[in-house]
Amino acid sequence: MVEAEEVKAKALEIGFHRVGIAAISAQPTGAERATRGALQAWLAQGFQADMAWMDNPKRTDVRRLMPEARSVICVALNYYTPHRRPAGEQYGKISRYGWGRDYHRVLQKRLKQLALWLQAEGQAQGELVQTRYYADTGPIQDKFWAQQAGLGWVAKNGNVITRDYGSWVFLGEVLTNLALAPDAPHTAHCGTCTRCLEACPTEAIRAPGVVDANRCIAYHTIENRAERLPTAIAQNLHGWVAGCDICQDVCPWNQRFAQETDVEAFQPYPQNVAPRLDALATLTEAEWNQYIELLADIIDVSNWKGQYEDKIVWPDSATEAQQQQYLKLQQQLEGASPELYDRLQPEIEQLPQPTHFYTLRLTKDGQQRRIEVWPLCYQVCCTNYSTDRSDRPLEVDTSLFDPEINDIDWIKLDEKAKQLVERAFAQL
Ligand code: B12
Ligand code: SF4
Ligand code: SF4
Repeated sequence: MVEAEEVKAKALEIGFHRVGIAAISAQPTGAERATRGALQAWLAQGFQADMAWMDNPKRTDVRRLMPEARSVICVALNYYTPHRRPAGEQYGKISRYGWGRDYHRVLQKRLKQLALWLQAEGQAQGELVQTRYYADTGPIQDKFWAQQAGLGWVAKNGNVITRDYGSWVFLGEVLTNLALAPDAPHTAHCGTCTRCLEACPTEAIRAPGVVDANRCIAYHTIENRAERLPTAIAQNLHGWVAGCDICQDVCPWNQRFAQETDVEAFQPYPQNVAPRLDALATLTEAEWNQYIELLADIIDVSNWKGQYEDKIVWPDSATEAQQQQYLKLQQQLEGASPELYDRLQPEIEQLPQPTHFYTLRLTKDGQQRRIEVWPLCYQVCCTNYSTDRSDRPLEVDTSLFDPEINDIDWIKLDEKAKQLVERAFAQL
């Protein structure tokens, strides 16, 4: 019989920084019922914003995900590096979790390794071991199970804090039919501290541990696909362009216990720590052409249907009137004569300039792929996700990726990307 200690030793050998086990009893425990109630109350208040996929019955009962499951093996992967964001308005802020390689991939690869090892180990011992693994890729409450498995506690800032690494950890889990010896749930250690609640610029932490996505900068810069941000958010972005780390940066646990990660893939791409607007101009035509070639390789252009979206984010200083004026002038520019263009362009340049986030949604045979173009960090992130995100773990369809290209999942690009990408898709 595969023992809990062997599983934990293997998880650490694979490179996870923390591992713990929670038991799945025949009926939901009191803790599960309480967390289900908390999730339902969160949904009832509309705190999920546009993330309709959060309202999935499977999320409240792990038994619906895998009826045979008897244990949840929870893991944490430390992603902290000691880099500092430079001060200055010329830099956009990207949260730490997005500095290095896409964490879903890094986590998923290791979880798969653990799951395959479990199956092989079971086979060697004459046991049929079933597994399902998740790296923020399915309807399972990562934080709740991490606390049950003793990795850390769900803290007032809405993240799980570990004693050894603070909250700079990604969470993942392997469900298995093995009944492994469970760990004790972690106790909470926020005490009387309320720093994160006070530091949040948009008052998104409505009560300890309860984050309203409608007010959260992280939601608006990662998930929200609406054309315009609510004014209350746009005026309080504080330079964040992808995620937000304020409520983690102020946490004393993070300030005292963060440790540099040994995961090479999480070392930041330099332009992610300090993305500069003016660097856009320094990339060469050849680099763009190379980008487009890569894009064409990644996507089977002949079969995918593309839909292009553009989200505008205004700087804090832009008044409503200036925003309206900018949009009006931009509209007049379309199809303008050279004379009119020369007249309007300087006027536009005097106004506060917004940032554009471009998203391409691609569909083929019910599959979807989203390509995000972040002009501020001049990168493209290709995300492959199943149409029914809630139903099964995210599968990266490797048949669509050349193994070498798969390795370059972040690709430099410049302002011309918009036109180049549009041109590529016009050929669809
Ligand atoms: C939806 C989601 C979001 C939403 C909502 C955030 C939230 N806190 O729920 C948005 C888009 C805003 C978001 C942002 C971020 N996210 Co997110 N997100 C998720 C996701 C997919 C689901 C979380 C969820 O179920 N929320 C719904 C609410 C109801 O659940 P809950 O917060 O667990 O609710 C608990 C508390 O209310 C608690 N509770 C009840 N009563 C009380 C009382 C007290 C005193 C306390 C303290 C708690 C408490 O019990 C509830 C049930 O467990 C998870 C992945 C997953 N599958 O779990 C990642 C996840 C939580 N996100 C993650 C990350 C990294 C982030 C960001 C840090 C990214 C960034 N830098 O910008 C921010 C942090 C924002 C924040 N302050 O929470 C990581 C967190 C890792 C960690 N160490 O905990 C996760 C676990 C992904 C992963 N697998 O690594 N995220
Ligand atoms: S991530 Fe930022 S906006 Fe969201 S709760 Fe934390 S501090 Fe507030
Ligand atoms: S800042 Fe204080 S209250 Fe907030 S998560 Fe950290 S310890 Fe808990």
